[in-house]
Order: sequence, then structure tokens, then C-alpha cells
Amino acid sequence: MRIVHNPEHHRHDARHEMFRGRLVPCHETPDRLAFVLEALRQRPVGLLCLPDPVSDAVLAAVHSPRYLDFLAGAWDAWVALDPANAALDILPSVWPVRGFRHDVVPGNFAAQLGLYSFDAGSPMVAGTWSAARAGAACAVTAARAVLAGERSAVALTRPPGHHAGPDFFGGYCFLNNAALAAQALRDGGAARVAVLDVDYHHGNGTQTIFDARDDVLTVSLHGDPMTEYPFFLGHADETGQGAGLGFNLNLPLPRGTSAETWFDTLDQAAQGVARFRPEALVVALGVDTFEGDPISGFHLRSADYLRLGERLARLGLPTVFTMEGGYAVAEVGTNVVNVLQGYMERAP
Ligand code: SP5
Ligand code: ZN
Repeated sequence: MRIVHNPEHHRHDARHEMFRGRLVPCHETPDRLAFVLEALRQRPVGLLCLPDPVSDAVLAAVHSPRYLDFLAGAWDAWVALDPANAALDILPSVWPVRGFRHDVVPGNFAAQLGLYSFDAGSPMVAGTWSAARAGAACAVTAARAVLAGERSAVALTRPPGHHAGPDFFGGYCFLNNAALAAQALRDGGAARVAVLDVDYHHGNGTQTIFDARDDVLTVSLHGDPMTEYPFFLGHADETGQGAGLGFNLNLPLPRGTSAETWFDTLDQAAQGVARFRPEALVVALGVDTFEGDPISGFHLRSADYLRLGERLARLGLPTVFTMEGGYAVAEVGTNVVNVLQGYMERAP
């Protein structure tokens, strides 16, 4: 197993996210990844390596050029508004909802920020773009390792990616690492690629990116969007659009779902993946399904992640893992490495 880790991740280190009228400390912090690296030092389930750089063209296969330009220039534009902004995180506060124009890019920076985002919980700082771009490079490098013959590879990175869409950020995500890995697998010759998202939250960005395509199946099991973030997508009746009809599977579960029910649902998800007969698999691996997660509501325990890894390995597919959520920081390392160990025990 090749484990591609992001040497720039610590540069995305924001202070606050908006929650119920207050700025609260960010849940998505650099120490999350430090705990995974520490757990890997104790249990080296794979070979650690660094990413190869990724070109603009590779990013533009998933994200719109105007969105990528915005992200690349956002920090400088923010500081140009007022040099004192250098001490503040960037957070949006105005959004073009139904009836507003999305085709015209406003000149005003705050308006651009709203055009390209869907929440006020995903702050940007000076190093966000470097961190996100190096993370995307991890995803593509991991996919290419699998194309070159590795059985499995991991994009061990943050910020996470599965909430980021073709031209928007949100949910702590800026570039969609799972989608970039899936696209790289397609471009490298895999005829059909499945993305299986096991994060607590629906992978809305990934679903949107591949919604109209029949060459990438997207499957997500997650907290029911009626009550759980990201709220506005992730229902069971979303099955894809146009040529992609029948190539999206959502399995929402109520807050409070037990590990037993979750694993039964994982079996359904795995059957959906197998029916598609993919040539490669991308696992959007969030461990915010953990019983101790501060922002989520499922009840998996640390030992359950070994079982998750084994179940994923039973699909018998070349596999790329991308690291998504998981906010019980001290346990994130154990839980992520448990998945990888469980996988490796069954698919060395
Ligand atoms: C990748 C991923 O898991 N993103 C999740 C984004 C969830 N953002 C909204 C979370 C709101 C919960 N805030 C609770 C703060 C109370 N301490
Ligand atoms: Zn999540």
C-alpha cells in the first residue's frame, strides 16, 4: 500500500468557523493528520511517500477554470482589500440563491466568495491554496500508483475534499480529492470507476461532479440530510441525471444509527458497487462515523474500522483512499489506520 501524504497540509490552519451566530474554533485542524502519521509510525501498514506536482489541466478536469483562478488568487485579493485582513480568516457572508445570476462573476471580492461557496464554516487562510493543491496532487499521485500496479494507495491529506463541487467550496473542502482520483483512474484507462463515500456527511461535491456521467458510479452512506449537514443534497431519490441516471446511490441513515445497522447498509452500498463492475474503487474515507465524534451522530467504535477495511478489501478492486472527515482528533489516527490495516490483512 502506497501512502501519499501532504507536506503542505499544515499551511491550512484556520481559526474559526461560523456556528449558530458565533465564531467557534475550527474542527478541521492540522493535528488530525499528525495523529494519523503518528499511528502509522507505530503500525506501518504501507510505504509513505510524497506527491508529484499536479498540473492545472488535471485540476480542470474536475473543477471550472474560473473557480481555480479564484482559489489561487483569493488570499492576495483579501489582503488587497485591507492589509489588516492578513490577520483574519476569509469567510463568506453573502450567497446567490435561487433567482440570482451565477454566470456573471462580480468584481467585488465578498461577492465572488459567495458565488464560489455554500457555507460560512470553511475558512480560507494564506496557505489554504498551497495545502489544497498539494492535497489534490496526493490524490492524483495515489491514483497513478494504482494505475502503475499497486493494489492500493492512500491520499493522506487535509483539507478534505468530498463537499467541494465543480465550482464551489464548503464543508471544509476546496478541491475534490476523491473526484480527482476517480478522474485520474478514468484517464489512466479504467473504464468504470466507483466512488464509495463512507464519511458521516453526504459527499455532495462528488455526486454533483459525476451526476450526469455513467462512467463513474457514486455511492454514499451518510447522515440523513433532513437533519444532517450538508442538508440540501443526499436523499435516496437522487439517482443521477441524463446519461448518469442510475449511477448515483444514496443511503441516508438517521442520526443515532448503530454500528450494526451501518454495516448492513455498507453491504447494500458494496452490492451497488459490485453490480457496476468497476475496474477501480475510490473510497472517500471519513471517520466521523465514530461514536466519539463531536459533530456527528453514528456509533462506530475503533474496532469497527478494522471491519470496514476488511469489507472494502472484499470488493477485490484496486483501491484509492482519500482522507475526508473525522474530528475526534485523538482517535482519528487509530481509526484511519485501523481501516488501512483491516484492508491490508485481506488484500495485501
Ligand atoms: C469533510 C467533512 O466532514 N465536513 C463536515 C463539515 C461540517 N460542517 C458543519 C458542522 C457544524 C457543526 N458545528 C458544531 C460546533 C459546535 N461545537
Ligand atoms: Zn464528514
